[in-house]
Amino acid sequence: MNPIALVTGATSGIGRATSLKMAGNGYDVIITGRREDRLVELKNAIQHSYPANVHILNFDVRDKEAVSREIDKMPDKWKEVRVLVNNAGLAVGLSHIQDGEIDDWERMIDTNVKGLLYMTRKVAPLMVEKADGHIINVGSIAGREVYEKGNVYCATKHAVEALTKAMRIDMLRDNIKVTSISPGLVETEFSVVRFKGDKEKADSTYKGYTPLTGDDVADVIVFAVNMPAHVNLNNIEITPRAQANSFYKNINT
Ligand code: NDP
Ligand code: 8X3
Repeated sequence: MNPIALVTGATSGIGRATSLKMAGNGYDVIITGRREDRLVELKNAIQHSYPANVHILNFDVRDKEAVSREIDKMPDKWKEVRVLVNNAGLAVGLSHIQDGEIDDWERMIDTNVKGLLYMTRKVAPLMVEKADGHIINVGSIAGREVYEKGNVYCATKHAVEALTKAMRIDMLRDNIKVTSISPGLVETEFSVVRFKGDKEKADSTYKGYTPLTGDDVADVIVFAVNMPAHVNLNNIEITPRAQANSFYKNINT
């Protein structure tokens, strides 16, 4: 067995790219998500390109019993997780707070905050036991600034930033590294989900400039993981060249 990385939200975008790149960097990977057909396809794609072992876990990160059960029932050799990438997440809806859909708010809070906590609560003890491990939380520039209509999504990503700092403090004595990666605009399925399947609206998010790709963010995750043992990258913010922050974009349309 190689060292093991567990990536949540591996069926698409940043998580899929990270799973492939971690396998290319000598890791065996545990890939997770709700869409099982995509996990099977990804497992085949990884094993077609790299000599990596791949273990599939098919569950919803909002379901704490499922998270607990699926981690518990992994064969012991897969429990030696060295890297956890808490990536599964989403934005749903974009509206002023007074018009927001409460169901959308709950989906975001349950996935981005509670799901990340459920995963961490199950996997961090496996790392602490070995006094070695690295947790990468995928935050966002939405976790650093709040923009109009972003309210609850921004709040969940601010929570991810706070939890990243808290985890680093709490597991300092256990030798666990904790990093947050805060991307700006990345072209994935993110906007299709945010706009509830409205492909035209989603596509228009990425018009007039070159957005980041899942591969760009995955490269940064792999970079953070590959730092020497004594180095921890606390936070990495990454945007497209055409984006200064949540408010300033250089769009040629
Ligand atoms: P995608 O929509 O392409 O991928 C999201 C992934 O999260 C999918 O694999 C999806 O898997 C998984 N996921 C969502 N909900 C759940 C759930 N309840 N249980 C398990 N898995 C779930 O988006 P991105 O790759 O862009 O998003 C990845 C992360 O990056 C998110 O945390 C997002 O907030 C963050 N981010 C994205 C940015 C962007 O502009 N795209 C910018 C900054 C941060 P499945 O549906 O199969 O369960
Ligand atoms: C995703 C980036 O700017 O849509 O986290 O919030 S943004």
